[in-house]
Amino acid sequence: MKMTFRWYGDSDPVALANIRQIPNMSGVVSSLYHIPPGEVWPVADIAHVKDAANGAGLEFEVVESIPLHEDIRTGSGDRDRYIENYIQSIRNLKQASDVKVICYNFMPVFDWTRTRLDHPLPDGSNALVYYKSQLEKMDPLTGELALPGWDAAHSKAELTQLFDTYKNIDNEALWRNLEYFLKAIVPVAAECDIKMAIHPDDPPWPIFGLPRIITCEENLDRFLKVVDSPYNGLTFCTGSLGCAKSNDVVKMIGKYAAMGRVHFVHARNVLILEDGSFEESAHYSKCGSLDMVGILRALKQNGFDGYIRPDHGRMIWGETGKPGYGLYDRALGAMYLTGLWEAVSKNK
Ligand code: DNO
Repeated sequence: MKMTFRWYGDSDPVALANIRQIPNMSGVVSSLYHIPPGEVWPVADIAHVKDAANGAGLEFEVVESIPLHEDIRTGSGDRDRYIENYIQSIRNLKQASDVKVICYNFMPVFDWTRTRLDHPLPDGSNALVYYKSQLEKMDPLTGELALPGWDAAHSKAELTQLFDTYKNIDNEALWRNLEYFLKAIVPVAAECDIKMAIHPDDPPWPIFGLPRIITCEENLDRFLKVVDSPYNGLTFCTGSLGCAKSNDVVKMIGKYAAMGRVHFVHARNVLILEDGSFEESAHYSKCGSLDMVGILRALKQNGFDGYIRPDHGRMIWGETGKPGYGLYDRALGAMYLTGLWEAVSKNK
C-alpha cells in the first residue's frame, strides 16, 4: 500500500515540504486544475507537476482527476472529440510522468455534494455536512450555489440546458454512455499501463433529480463487468459509499480488492444521522459510523497493494483553506491509517 496526499498544485496553501514530513508519505495525488474539462493535458504541464513533486521528494503516480466533459456523460454534442482528447491526455501522462492510476467520476453535472462546508462540531473544529433538510431548500438552477467539487464554469443558462438534457437520460441511458466511454478508453489505458479508477457517486443517491449509478454493490459489480479488465477499476471511497447504511463497505472493499480491482482508496469516516443525513467526522472509527479497522483489515487480507489517501479532514487548530483539504486533520488521518495498516500487517 502506498500512502498519498491530495495536493492542488502550486496554488495549494498546503506546501509539498509539509506533506513530505508526514511519516510514511510516498507521494501526491494531483491534477491540472487550470485545464478545462474536455481539453488535452499538455505534456509540459504534466511534467511541471511531476518535477514539483519529485523535487520535494514525493512521487506523482495518481491523477485525481482528468475531469470528463459533460458531453461524454450525456452522450451528445462533441463526445467523440472529447473522448479523443481524453485518450491523448492518457498518452501524454504516459510520456511525461510516472502516473499509474487515473481517478475520475461519472456523476452528472455535480461532483460531491454537501449542504454546509464549515459546520461547527462540539470540539470547536468544523466539517462538511450533508443535511437532507438543507438540500431540499437548495436550488441548483440559480447558478449561485458553489461547492468545492462543482464545475464553477457552468453558467446559469448552461445549467438550465444541462438539466433539460438530463430529463431524457435515465439510469439505463447513463449506463450506455458510460459503456461507450469505457470501451474507448480502457484499451488505451491498458496499452499505457495506467489504471482507470472510477470514483463512486457522493452521496450515492440521485441529487436534484439527476441520475446516479455508481452507488452500491450491485452497480459496482455491473460496472466492473462492462469492461472486465484490471484497467477498469475503482477508487473505493469509504465515505461516499459508506454514507448509505445499505452499503457494507468492509465487505465490499474486501471483495473488490480480492478481485484486483481497487486501485486507489479514499479513506474517511462519516457520522450517519437518524434521517440519513451525515457529517464528515475525524478518521478515527469512534468518531463516525464506519469501521476503519475493518476496512484496513479487509484491504490487507485481500492483498491490496494500490494507493490510499486520507480523504477530507475537518478544519482544526484554526486552519483555513480549501474545505476538506487542510493539512492538519488530513495529516492526523494519514498517521491513523498508517498505524492501522501497521497493526493489521503484523502476524501476531
Ligand atoms: C472529493 C473528491 C472528488 C473526486 C472526484 C473524482 O473530495 O473525492 O471530488 O476527486 O469525484 O473525479
